[in-house]
Formats: sequence, structure tokens, C-alpha cells
Amino acid sequence: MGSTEDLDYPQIIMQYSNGFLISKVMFTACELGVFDLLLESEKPLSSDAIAAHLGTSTIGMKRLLDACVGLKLLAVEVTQEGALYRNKEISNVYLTKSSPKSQYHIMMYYSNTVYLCWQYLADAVREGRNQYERAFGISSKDPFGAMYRSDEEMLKFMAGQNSVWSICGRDVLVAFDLSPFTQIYDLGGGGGALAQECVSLYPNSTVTIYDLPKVVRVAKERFVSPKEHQIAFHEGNFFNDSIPEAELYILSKILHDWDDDKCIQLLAKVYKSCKPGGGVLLVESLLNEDKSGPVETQLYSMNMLVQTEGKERTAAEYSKLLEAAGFGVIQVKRTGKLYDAVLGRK
Ligand code: ASE
Repeated sequence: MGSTEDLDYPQIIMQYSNGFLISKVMFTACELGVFDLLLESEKPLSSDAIAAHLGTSTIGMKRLLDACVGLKLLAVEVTQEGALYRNKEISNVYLTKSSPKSQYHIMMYYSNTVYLCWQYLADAVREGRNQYERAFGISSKDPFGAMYRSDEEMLKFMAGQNSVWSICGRDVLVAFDLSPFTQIYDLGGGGGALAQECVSLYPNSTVTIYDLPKVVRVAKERFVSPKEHQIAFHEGNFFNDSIPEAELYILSKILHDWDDDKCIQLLAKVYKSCKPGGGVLLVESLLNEDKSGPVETQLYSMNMLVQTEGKERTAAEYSKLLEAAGFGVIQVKRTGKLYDAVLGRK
């Protein structure tokens, strides 16, 4: 065995240690509106001008901008008048609020909510449960009661989930040909970005967003226009209330919130309501069968531990849940991106 000095070990350890510093620099530049300002200004700006526009200290802003240059989110050009900063393409597309592919809202959710739960990761591992009581002083019995503890928190979560579908939605919806299904329910469809992607890919389909009444209210107010005729709403709690008949049910990042018993309970209810020949589409980030990766999915599973009652699963684990609920032919499609698709047929 070679000595550890020959290898990249120290670099790897330092890189992992610095991971949260990197996240926080990017989140903070987003939160303060650095990328939005540089998009609007259309010409490079000095750190003093950016600090003045955004109402921050010049000392702090200069340091933040230089760190963003190091992360390749900004470019700097040194002129006679001093350093001028501009967005790199990646920031224009993903880090500005107004971009169609903006990840701004999920970053604000990570920075201001998820981050606080991760403060108690060691407690979550010791106890095997989410950390709402420690992080926010609220009961952890009902995770979505806790996650939706205020309209503001609920809106942040819905906007965050929507932003993920702007970059991952298409891949999971073309993984299978869904055109035979015209009557679709998106259970826990939230802000509706996946439903919008679905009706644009499948123009003969109508998608009904089934979610809690307060979620539906905010989805109508903030995310889905009444002019979107292919999208409908149904208010309910899918554990306690009835689920209407349909050809296809989409469960997108729903099962990962719950333990196996609750998943089977929900899937059995879906199976009962499902038309013969219909199906259920699970959209989840799949673990390798030996759980050796992908590392992003393993990290998401840690997040499910601190925030929910669920976990990320392998394709075989989802297949078992579907079979336990009665679904027959099960197909799995890995997209190679963050989210994958599993289709079960009745
Ligand atoms: C959930 C999804 C998320 C429940 C809690 C969550 C996300 C963050 N917190 O269903 C978005 C996806 N990110 C992860 C880490 O899964």
C-alpha cells in the first residue's frame, strides 16, 4: 500500500469540508440579488456599484464577488477604473430569478430551511427521525404540517420544487410514452410545474393536480393560470380522502417522503381507483441496487431523514412497494439525470 501522501486524500477531504462554504457563497449571492442585478445591467459593474445597488457593505460585497469568480459563477475584468464583474452564462441561466430555468427558489429553500435542519444531522442519525422540533420548535409528527407551518414556508417549498421540474421534468415524462393516458392525476402535484410540462408534451392529456386545499389555493394564486385549460385541481389529503378514478397517476417525489407502510397504503388506494389498463408513474431519484450511489441520491436520502418520514430507494424497493399494492408489469427507466421513472400497470 502506498503512503497516503502519494494520493489525493488531503485534497478530497478539504474539498468535502469546504462543500458547505461553496453552497453558502452561491446561495448568498442569489439571495442578495447579485446575479439579477448583473443580468439587468447588461454591462459589467464594479463591486462598489453592486454594493450600492444592493444595499450591502463594500467590504463584504467585494469578497463575495471574488469568491463567485473563484467558483466560476462570475467573470472579472481588471480595468483602469478597477475590477468589473459580469455573470457567466451558467449564472444567467440558472441563478437569476427571471430565467425559465432558474434554480433560485430551490436554493433559497436549501439555504433558509434545509440548511437549518442539517444543523441537527447528528441528532437525526442518533434518533432516526426528522429534526423539526430542534430546528424550529415544532412537532415532527406530521412532516408536511411542519413543512407547511406558514404560507411563506409552503410557498418557498412549492416554488423550489417547481424550479427542479424546469430542468428535470422533461426527462422523466419522456422516459415512457404516456400518450395512451389522457386522464392523469398528479398526486401531491404542488405548484404544478410537472403538470405543465406533462400537458405540453402530451397535448391530448388533462392533468389534475391533487393536493391539500391550502396548496391548491396557492398553486392557483401563484403558479397556474385559469387559462391553462388542460390543468385542473382537486383538493384533498391523499391518505384520508378519496382519490378519483383516472388512467394514470403521477407520484413525483411523494413516496420518498414516507415509510414503506404509508407508501403501500397510498399505492393500494391508487390501485383501487386506477382504471384497468391504467398505471402509476413514480418519479424519484433511484439508488443503485447495492446502495453504493449515486452520491446525490444518498445525500437526498439523508435529507429525507432530517426533513420527512421517508428515504430514497432502489428500483427493486419501489417495485416491491408497487407489487404489494397490486400493480403488475413494472418498468424502470433511469434517465441518467437526477430523477428517474418507474411505471407500474394495472
Ligand atoms: C421533499 C422534497 C424535498 C421533501 C423535502 C424536501 C426537497 C428538499 N426538501 O419531498 C427537494 C429535493 N431535494 C432533496 C434533497 O430531495
